[in-house]
Amino acid sequence: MTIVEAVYTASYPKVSMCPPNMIPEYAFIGRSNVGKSSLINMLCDRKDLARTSKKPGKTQMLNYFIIDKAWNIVDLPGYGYAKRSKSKRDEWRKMIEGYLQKRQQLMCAFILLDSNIPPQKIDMEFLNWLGQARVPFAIVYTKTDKLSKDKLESNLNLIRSEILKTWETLPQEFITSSNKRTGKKEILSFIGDLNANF
Ligand SMILES: Nc1nc2c(ncn2[C@@H]2O[C@H](COP(=O)(O)OP(=O)(O)O)[C@@H](O)[C@H]2O)c(=O)[nH]1
Ligand SMILES: [Mg+2]
Repeated sequence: MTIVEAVYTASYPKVSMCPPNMIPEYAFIGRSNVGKSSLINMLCDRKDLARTSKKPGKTQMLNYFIIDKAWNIVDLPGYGYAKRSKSKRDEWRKMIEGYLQKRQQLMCAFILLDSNIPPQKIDMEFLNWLGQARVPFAIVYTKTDKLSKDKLESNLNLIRSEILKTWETLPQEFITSSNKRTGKKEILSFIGDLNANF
């Protein structure tokens, strides 16, 4: 599958306000600065569809992009943003958990993990919450161009073994680099298959 047209629709503060049309939807989420905007831009072949923000975590909205008039990408606000106040974090949690639990059209939530850093507690907790809530998800390892092949593989194995402490099997994973434009074909073909089964 390729994307021809990607258009920003609007941003919504809560799931009850999101577009009611029943078309397949894919959410992208991760810690701030993980490379989410860059990944969405790569998938859509656009330079600044999802603004690669210099101020991570600034926006707390569910950001919708309609793809080829047929399916939605939702750019979710990142977590782990240190400067966020407790009340902002609670608001974030309510919005994100509400969205992930209630959105029927959600086919898969792509969880972005930085391939360069050791497993992070906040990511593992989020994966465990997704499991409990039975949200379908896949992992996207980002920025894989920054490490040598060996270093990359050993770090991915560290993360995988951390995941396997609570999961019986590893989730679907994608190895990506927005700089080198790798992983695009795999993610789009995965989405294409799910769209066909919607
Ligand atoms: N080397 C490398 N850097 C990346 C990649 N993707 C994003 N970055 C950099 O990581 C930083 C955060 O990226 P951004 O897409 O804005 O992350 P977001 O906060 O998750 O939306 C920026 O400086 C990007 O240039 C990648 O694939 N490789
Ligand atoms: Mg961003």
